[in-house]
Amino acid sequence: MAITSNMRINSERLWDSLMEMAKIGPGIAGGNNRQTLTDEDAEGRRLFERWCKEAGLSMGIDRMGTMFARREGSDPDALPVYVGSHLDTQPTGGKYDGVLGVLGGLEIIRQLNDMKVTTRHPIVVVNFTNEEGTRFAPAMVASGVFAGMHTLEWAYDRTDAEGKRLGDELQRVGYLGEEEVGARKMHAFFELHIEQGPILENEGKDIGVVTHGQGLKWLEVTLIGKESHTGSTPMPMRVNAGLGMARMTELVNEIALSHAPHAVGAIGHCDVYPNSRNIIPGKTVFTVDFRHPEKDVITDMETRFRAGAKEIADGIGLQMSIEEVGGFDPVAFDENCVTAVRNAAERLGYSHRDLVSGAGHDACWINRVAPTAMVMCPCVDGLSHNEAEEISPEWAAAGTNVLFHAVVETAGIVD
Ligand code: HGY
Ligand code: MN
Ligand code: MN
Repeated sequence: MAITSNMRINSERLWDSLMEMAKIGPGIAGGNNRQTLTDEDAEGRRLFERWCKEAGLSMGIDRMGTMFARREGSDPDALPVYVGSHLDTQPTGGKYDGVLGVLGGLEIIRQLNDMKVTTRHPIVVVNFTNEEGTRFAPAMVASGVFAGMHTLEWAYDRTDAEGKRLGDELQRVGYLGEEEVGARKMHAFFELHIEQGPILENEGKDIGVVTHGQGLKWLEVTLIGKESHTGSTPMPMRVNAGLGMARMTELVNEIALSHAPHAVGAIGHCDVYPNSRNIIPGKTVFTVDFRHPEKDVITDMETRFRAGAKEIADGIGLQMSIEEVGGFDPVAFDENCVTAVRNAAERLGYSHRDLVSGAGHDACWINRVAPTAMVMCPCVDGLSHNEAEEISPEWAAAGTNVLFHAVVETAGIVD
């Protein structure tokens, strides 16, 4: 039996599930704050687990807490087709970043159950732990361990702003599974995600066929100056770590603009110590985020930043240390999987265009160990990592229908 263009998911059921999940870990402005391994994340995981059980799936959890919900195929020895993303959010996150990919995967299962269709390969829906990297740096840490990029012990030792360890928090919320991380072998992996940028909406396209993902580099900078009174310390005597951070913020911006139009750079995280109105900052800690589709450009941006930052620090008399706290090379997704996505969009009659992902995703790491591709749908004003993140039910349905066709075509329909 071949998949036909009238095979579609149940878009109302998908939207209801998205809205139900959005009630867990509500933000303060309509979005979500369901940071990884918090009680809110655990509550969202339990809801996902309950839905998977209702859909007849068997749940496996690995030692990084990643959740794998399996629907059997006709050939138990065939490697499964995996589909999923992440349920954790930014502190001021939206309702769809990551969540659409996990619940879109679950909707595929629900629709196959309704149609009483059996696939040859099993299908597994995945929720990766800590994709966002905001509570525990770096981003995509569980998929990174799965792909062999980090050791389990290194990941367990990541600490949050309160000094809590990732490994201890996994234990505390009850999601320290027993499966060896990365032991599962995949026939293919597909991830549906909102674009988190303006291209698809501006061009009136329903679907992004993601051919590549841009690379990323996170540098954590620590500047040590001298705390002193903001009123009585003469300007020439100051060693202001806050001034150093401000000048380096400008440097990051200049370097990124020098590689226009594709390079991006910003400082999104910064801590100022002691953070008192009338004390000159004696210490600042902040993270530089550089990204570009070409590895050489990322290397150039990092090199120029390190040189320029040293000049700034020396000029003010600051001690400086720089630690790489995250990064991955630009990614070219698997051509066969990308073709399955493009064919699905065409079969379903959706407008589409090839796209390079601006954001990082679990798929970027999984692509190193299995044939992988991504499907993207537009988001309003290209806005994400903001509680006002919004998509339309039609966009959610279009992305999930394309995911449905790509996954089922790859898994093969038996009857
Ligand atoms: O940082 C990223 O690109 C992703 O949202 N974690
Ligand atoms: Mn995401
Ligand atoms: Mn995100």
